[in-house]
Amino acid sequence: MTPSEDPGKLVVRAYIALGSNLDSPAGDRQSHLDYALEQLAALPGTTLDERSSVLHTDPVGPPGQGPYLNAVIAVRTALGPRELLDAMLAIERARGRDRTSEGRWGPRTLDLDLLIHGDRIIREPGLIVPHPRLHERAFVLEPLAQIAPDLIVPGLGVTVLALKRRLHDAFKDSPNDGPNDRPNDK
Ligand code: A4P
Ligand code: MG
Repeated sequence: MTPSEDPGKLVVRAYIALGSNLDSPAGDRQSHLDYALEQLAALPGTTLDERSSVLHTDPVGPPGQGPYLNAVIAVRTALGPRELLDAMLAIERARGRDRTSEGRWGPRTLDLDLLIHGDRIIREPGLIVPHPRLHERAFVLEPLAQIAPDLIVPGLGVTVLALKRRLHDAFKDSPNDGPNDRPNDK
């Protein structure tokens, strides 16, 4: 029986961030995002609900890496958070992601972050939900606000739109110190 056929399984809305700033033999950045979207929508007990546009963003992290494509999707899923994360990590690996050769926030073919899973608040080894840096990343808040501006982030108690405005306000008076991950016009 698949999770979608199991009447005992709770179906929740989950939000997943997609990012890529590295081409690979498997394809270019856009093809990595397309692949992830297709694979996520095909997971058992899971359907794609909404997707943001794909944003071009400047990289946050060590210098010398290329710009990112970022997007956020909403799915309805009967998978639990750990099952969903494991599936996401497998999709990253299938696209050539190799954490053993990566520096922190270094370039990557495909990064999938579980932003929110229903109303769950989880702090376990290898799994933190909502994602711990969600509120400080314009490359996440911008696309998330496109599809869920009024969503109240579990544990934070404020809407996505409020978080986005807060982040913007925190930096608007100091443009030289601002986050360099603002969506650009490329
Ligand atoms: N892990 C724990 N909780 C989660 C979760 N909720 N979602 C664990 C996903 N993974 C989670 O992940 C390391 C481990 O975190 C995983 O093995 C998983 O078990 P990672 O993907 O190697 O870490 P990361 O992506 O380098 O860092 P993290 O913490 O996801 O931070 P960010 O903020 O996503 O940084 N610049 C632009 N413009 N766009 C980007 O998308 N992304 C990053 C990554 C840096 N700069 C960027 C972008
Ligand atoms: Mg990540």
